[in-house]
Amino acid sequence: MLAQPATPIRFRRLLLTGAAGNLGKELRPRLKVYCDTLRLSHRRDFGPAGDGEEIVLAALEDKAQVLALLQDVDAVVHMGGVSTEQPWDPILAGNIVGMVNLYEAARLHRVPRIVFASSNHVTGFYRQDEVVSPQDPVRPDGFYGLSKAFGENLAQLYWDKYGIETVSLRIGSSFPEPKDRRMLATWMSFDDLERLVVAALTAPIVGHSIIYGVSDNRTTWWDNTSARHVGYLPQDSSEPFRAAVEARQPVIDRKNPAAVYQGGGFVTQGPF
Ligand code: 15L
Repeated sequence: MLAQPATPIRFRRLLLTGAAGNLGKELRPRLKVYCDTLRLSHRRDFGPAGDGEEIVLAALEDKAQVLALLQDVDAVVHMGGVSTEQPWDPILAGNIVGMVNLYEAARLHRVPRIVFASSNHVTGFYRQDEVVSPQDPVRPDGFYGLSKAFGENLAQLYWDKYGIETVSLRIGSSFPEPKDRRMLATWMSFDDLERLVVAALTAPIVGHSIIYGVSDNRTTWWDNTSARHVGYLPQDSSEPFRAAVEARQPVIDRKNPAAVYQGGGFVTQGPF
């Protein structure tokens, strides 16, 4: 099921990076309705373009390829780059060099807005008994979270210095359903993901805004009050899945850092 409004705002050409990734694959059919042409990108071949689509392959660390990628686009939904905790080298290439290449290309082509898939792992070392807002200091839980914090700072710089708007989405756990107790707090349905991305693309004024990407779950660790101007209204909740999740995972091991910190298993990964 897609969560489309009756009268969608249309872009001429929208770029979706990371189009063959987990969330990119979900967004691909959902974003089509909002644009005349959906430009899809990934570093490796992922098959042919469909109606209303075009494919431009690019490695984010390749400056020339990224410059060509952003030509003639009205807005970018940036889902590309490394999306898990990994050794530094791939993170440096995809999430640091790649982000600089993307924002430089946006500046040169005068692309006015980017929706950036940041991550909850920017604040993964807050505890699960704390409620965090985008104004709180970052506490990354690894190289990956650190690289996303860099991406948010880069977005802020390009807003302050060059007027390129960004909504940084600190995405929680966007999967078909919550897989464990942690995800009862961090889960975001695919329909809510679509609502969030579309709100971020279409809100009239965003400057650089940071918002947590999460459904309307009963338990939450994130306060999005300061991002209400984005107009994201989640409509799903992890609650219908609670009984099954708790039955599968009846005991919480409070000595395990993955059960104490918001970043879950990410806080114990590495060194590599
Ligand atoms: C992320 O940032 C990852 O991309 C995703 O695979 C999940 O692990 C998610 O965070 C999470 O925190 O559950």
